[in-house]
Amino acid sequence: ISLINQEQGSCQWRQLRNEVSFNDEPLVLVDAHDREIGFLDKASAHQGQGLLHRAFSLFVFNRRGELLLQQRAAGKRLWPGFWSNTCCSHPRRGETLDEAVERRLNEELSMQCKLQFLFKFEYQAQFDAEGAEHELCSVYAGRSDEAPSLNLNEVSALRYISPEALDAEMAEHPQRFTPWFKIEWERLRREYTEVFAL
Ligand code: DMA
Ligand code: MN
Repeated sequence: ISLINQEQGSCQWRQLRNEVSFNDEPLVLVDAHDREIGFLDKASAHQGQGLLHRAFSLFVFNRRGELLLQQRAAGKRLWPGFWSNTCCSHPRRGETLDEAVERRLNEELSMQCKLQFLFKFEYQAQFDAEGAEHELCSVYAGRSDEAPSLNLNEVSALRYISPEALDAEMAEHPQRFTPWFKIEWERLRREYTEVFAL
């Protein structure tokens, strides 16, 4: 692990490089009711139009009510360089969602945060001719003032943004953001107002 300190305005993010993504990770294929129907390596599960698999999406806010956004690393197969919610990934075969959520937040951002399950939804989004997301995605939210680090293999930048500023930027520049994040954000804003109460 190499550690570098970088100045970003007044914020200092600790950076590291850890290999934590693998094409042969065994993901969990599910039906629309979240019943497990099999297992498939990550690369194949995202091939073509994608096969429905279990996933999660995390929203971590600080005490000021700002959301921690991540910009996906340039080397990601799907949506590289796009801005997205705090952290996303998949449980692997034999792993619960809770275990996967805790693992991934630590692998990508070196954070620990108590998270609350909000909702689960299915979506399909095509990235290019060869790859897509097709997920049954569980969405969680939490609050932490712990300083994140960036795992540069996964995340190329981080920033905090207020909900109002994000609403405006998403409306003006929708192409900057991942498709699942836009769906989830809209639902959070509409149905989960308690998440935004300080
Ligand atoms: C996959 O995220 C999960 C969602 C909700 C899109 P990802 O592409 O960041 O997964 P990983 O970090 O495991 O490659
Ligand atoms: Mn996926």
